[in-house]
Amino acid sequence: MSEIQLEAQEVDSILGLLNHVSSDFSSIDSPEFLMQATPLAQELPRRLRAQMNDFRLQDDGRGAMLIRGLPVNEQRIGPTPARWDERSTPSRTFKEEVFLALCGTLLGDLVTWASEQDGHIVHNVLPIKEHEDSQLGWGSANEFILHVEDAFSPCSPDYLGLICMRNPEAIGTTLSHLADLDLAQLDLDTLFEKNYYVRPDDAHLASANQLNLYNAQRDQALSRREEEIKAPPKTAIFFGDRRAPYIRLDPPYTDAGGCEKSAQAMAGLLHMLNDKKTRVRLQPGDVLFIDNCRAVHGRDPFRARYDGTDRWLKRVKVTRDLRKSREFRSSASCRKIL
Ligand SMILES: O=C(O)CCC(=O)C(=O)O
Ligand SMILES: [Fe+2]
Repeated sequence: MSEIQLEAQEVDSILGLLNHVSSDFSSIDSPEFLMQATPLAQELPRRLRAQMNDFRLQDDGRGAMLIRGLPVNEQRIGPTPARWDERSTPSRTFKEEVFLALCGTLLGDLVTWASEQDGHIVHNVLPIKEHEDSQLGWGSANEFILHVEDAFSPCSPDYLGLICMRNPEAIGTTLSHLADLDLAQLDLDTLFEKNYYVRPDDAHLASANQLNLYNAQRDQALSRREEEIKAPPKTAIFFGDRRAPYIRLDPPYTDAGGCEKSAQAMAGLLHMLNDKKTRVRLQPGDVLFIDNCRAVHGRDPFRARYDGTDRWLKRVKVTRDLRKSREFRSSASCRKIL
């Protein structure tokens, strides 16, 4: 993993930028902000931009990038919400959201799904009682199994970005990087073939969405996910270069369609990924970008209290190529994938 510790004068300059952006814009979802994000990101300190650029272009040997040193004002951000859709307007965490969004924009363009968290660009990752046992960002009681984000789709993001609001028990985000695997021990031929069904995960189901507000795009996207669950296309788990493969895998939602050989190849890979698992314990203000093609991620289990003091992260998804999803977005500038 790459890491950068921001220096005092870099923090000052970032806080100046965040102040100015938060007086000019009121939401990351606003088309005006999304249009300006690229030039604004160029106002981040050069050392940070250079390191993010290295992370983007040298996609081997890193897997994740940690940015440390942004201060978070505990009073200002307020308690951890009880639900993902509990949002203050203007957002109390807007400055942190802007920092996450601008850093993400150094890697590509922000993108989101109409079928997840009501199509917002910045998601809440926090424990929710009714999802306590789930394999969702809102679970807590069980280990969140190592996975690729949105593995079901060719439009899956290239990067996942997290910023920590609070994490009092230093619960680990888990990571496993493909550069750490002994590829010679894997059945590469089978993993590179279209032998697998990867279905949309539960975050894209109606049960994870807030259905009391009318949202035509969300409802259309949820129907598409239902179709994809019923009839998923066959895909390969590995693609790209055999010596440094890219990965598409979300174990609870992936099956080998009854083929024993394919199931065994996947089991061998899962075993190795778990064997090489590392963890990063995010502190308030830490930003973590995960390479969603070269690494898998998850989370250690923890006991949630649901009293406003629980672990709380914000999340964005980044694509290197918006055109890849153009046919599923309503306009060239819209970031919501149906
Ligand atoms: O909670 C974490 O550290 C990671 C959660 C996760 O996998 C996600 O938000 O996609
Ligand atoms: Fe995830």
